[in-house]
This record gives sequence, structure tokens and C-alpha cells, in this order.
Amino acid sequence: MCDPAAASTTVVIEKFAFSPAEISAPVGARILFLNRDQAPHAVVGENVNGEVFHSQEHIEEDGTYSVELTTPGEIEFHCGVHSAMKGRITVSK
Ligand SMILES: [Cu+2]
Repeated sequence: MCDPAAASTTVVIEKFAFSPAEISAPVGARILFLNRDQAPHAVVGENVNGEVFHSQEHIEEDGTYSVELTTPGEIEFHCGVHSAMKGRITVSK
């Protein structure tokens, strides 16, 4: 929480899915992942150059993980526990 004025998007993890799963946000914005499932989840994001973020191994129920977007481009993300859970962030300049 360095800059309270920076835009922030919350992605809820519920019923083994990310909602929303498609996000558009500018560089400098933060994405907050919030787990509403009893099951633990994790979030791993990758762009064309490789991994750009990686949450703790398990985001427990009602736990959160926050990441700041620093590089423009497409980030594909998935759950580190359940690889079928996927989403995408389009980061604009
Ligand atoms: Cu998961």
C-alpha cells in the first residue's frame, strides 16, 4: 500500500474460479486476490519473459495476495494449486 491513490482491482477466488478472470489495468495499478473458498489457492503470473509474480504457496480462506503491475503487456495467471484455474491481465502503459 505505497500509494493509496493508485487504482486497485479486486479479484475474488470463489468456487475454484477467478472473478473477474479477464482484467485490464494500467502500469502502477494493484491487483488484490481474495480467497473466498475453504480450499487454499495460489496465484502465479507469467508474461512472455517468464514469471512476473508468485503468491505465497497457499492463500488460505479469506486470505489475500496483492501485486503491483510494473510491466505493460499480457500476463496469464493460474492457480498454483489447481492448474485449471486461469485468468489474464492486460497491462497498459
Ligand atoms: Cu486453486
